[in-house]
Amino acid sequence: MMYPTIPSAQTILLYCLRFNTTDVVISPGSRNVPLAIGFASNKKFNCYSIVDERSAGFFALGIAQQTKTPVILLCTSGTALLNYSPAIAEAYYSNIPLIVLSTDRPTYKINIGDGQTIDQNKVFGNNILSSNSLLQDVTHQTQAILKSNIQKLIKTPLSTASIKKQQSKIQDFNEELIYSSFFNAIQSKKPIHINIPFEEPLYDFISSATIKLSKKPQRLDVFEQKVSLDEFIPLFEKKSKILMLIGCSTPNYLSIKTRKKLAEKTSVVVLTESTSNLSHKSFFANIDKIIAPIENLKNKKAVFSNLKPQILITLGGMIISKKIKQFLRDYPATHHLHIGLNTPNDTFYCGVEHIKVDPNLFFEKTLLQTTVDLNYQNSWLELYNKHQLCHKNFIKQAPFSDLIVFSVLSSKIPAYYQVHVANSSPIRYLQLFKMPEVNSVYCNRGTSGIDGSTSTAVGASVVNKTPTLLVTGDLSFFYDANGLWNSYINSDFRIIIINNHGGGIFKILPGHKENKFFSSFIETPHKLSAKQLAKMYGFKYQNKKSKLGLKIALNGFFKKSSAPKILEITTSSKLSSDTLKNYFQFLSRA
Ligand SMILES: Cc1ncc(C[n+]2csc(CCOP(=O)(O)OP(=O)(O)O)c2C)c(N)n1
Repeated sequence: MMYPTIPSAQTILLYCLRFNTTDVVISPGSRNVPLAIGFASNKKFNCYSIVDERSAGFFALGIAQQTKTPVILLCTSGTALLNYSPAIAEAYYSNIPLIVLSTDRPTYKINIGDGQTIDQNKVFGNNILSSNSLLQDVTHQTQAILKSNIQKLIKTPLSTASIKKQQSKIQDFNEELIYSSFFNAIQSKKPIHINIPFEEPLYDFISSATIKLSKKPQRLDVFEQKVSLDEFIPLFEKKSKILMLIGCSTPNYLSIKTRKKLAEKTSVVVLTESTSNLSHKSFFANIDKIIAPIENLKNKKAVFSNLKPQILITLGGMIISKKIKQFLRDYPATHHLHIGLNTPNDTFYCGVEHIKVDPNLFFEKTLLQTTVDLNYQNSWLELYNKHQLCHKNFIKQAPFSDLIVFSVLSSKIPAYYQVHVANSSPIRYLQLFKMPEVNSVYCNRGTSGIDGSTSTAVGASVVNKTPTLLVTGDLSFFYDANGLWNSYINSDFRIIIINNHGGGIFKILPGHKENKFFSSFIETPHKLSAKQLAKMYGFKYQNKKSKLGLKIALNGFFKKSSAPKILEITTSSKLSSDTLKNYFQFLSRA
């Protein structure tokens, strides 16, 4: 292993090893050489090289989403760092730990006309857990510091002993900062940033570490809050309509035993989304299919009032369905409890109480102890069954459109694939179909951006044993085309692009109205195809334009191959939006 001679660089490397933070995504530069070579020369680190920092950020996010441990992002000085912003914001709102290490020029070289410098402090604003700079080592290149020393990095009187003393204080400060930042990232599952100033030369290394770290990681107890759970029993005993809504989660967040017991309680209705990754045959998986048709009914008030919960329990991260948000804002529960570590959101404006305990423990000690069991499930089940029949009838006769693409896809994705879905209409269409239980589904819903879906999926694929499929719209795909500029893509990686030649989502969002500006500035139609990109990046490529063509293509699409594959499906944006509107009208006639 090569250890940089610069003390702060060496200290960072040693803490990464101490915290077992070993996945490192490095973008090229010069200022980051001490760390880049330090990481790359040690076999304990898994280093990935990605040129585009925006893509690197999402790639790291994809890895951390799967491993649930922080991934290091390392870049040079200047605008390189700013390109991490979208991924950092996504990680912050999705509870994914990332550790950004930006390297920088010394403070006396900033804003004096030196190249590739910006103010790197706090560049992510409030979209990050913490952002701090290490102090510059004064024992490294002391003479270079003294040439400027406007900021008094070195204090007088000058003597070897005094510089050593100053360096010792700097080392203590830096260790404290590194330690607490890493600790917080791991515990809070959020991104953090450490900016590190280095003076040149940057290429000096030694073969063994000279620094002895002062701090040892403590055991991390993720569920810190000690709550008395007994007090919730009387609440659940009194209220008979309990609605549970599960946002983005990882598989097994709720154990099979807890799911089974919750499903048996008829006073509890569990609504899941594609990204909940927690299923049970008695949970309701397609929220919009139940809610949307009611919106068109004359007696919608009566129907919604009957479905209104008394207690709302949320778990996991963001909720995708706009329709359930609207329903729960219009018909709010008296109590909203959010269970688990994810940030609690007052999405339904009725106040939210955060209970920071393991949800399995919470249910076992509270709700599952109660005896009240009135049949709230039935009201939902009746509606679900009615709409399900209509759904099947509509799909049978609907024209080839985005809806039909998802109906075919949902039944053809092999069970052994993990599925990444891009924003925005792909994830919304998928919500209307039941996926096989075994497929885990991910989508960047922290900030719902279209800027990193491909890179995230590629990142997740490199650490996940199961093969990965990305389902994306055309704008999302072309936006993150650099996601394919990546030498870690496995041959079993698959991409399905639904190319409706623009932002089809805007035609199906509530309130949409056509006018002369809509097309050019909102839908942004184009004539691009992925064919040339596929060729450039070594993907096999097919294009399909019909239901039959799609079905035939899917029969061979997931089979083993020597190269990854892209399947581009061309649909009509107008026909797709009309079909979806007709679909919801049709369901409401049930
Ligand atoms: C970085 C970013 N810019 C803009 C948006 C707003 N936006 C949301 S969906 C969307 C269009 C997505 O189009 P496409 O990927 O083709 O999927 P479609 O909805 O057409 O199926 C845009 C521009 C966003 N979410 N993120």
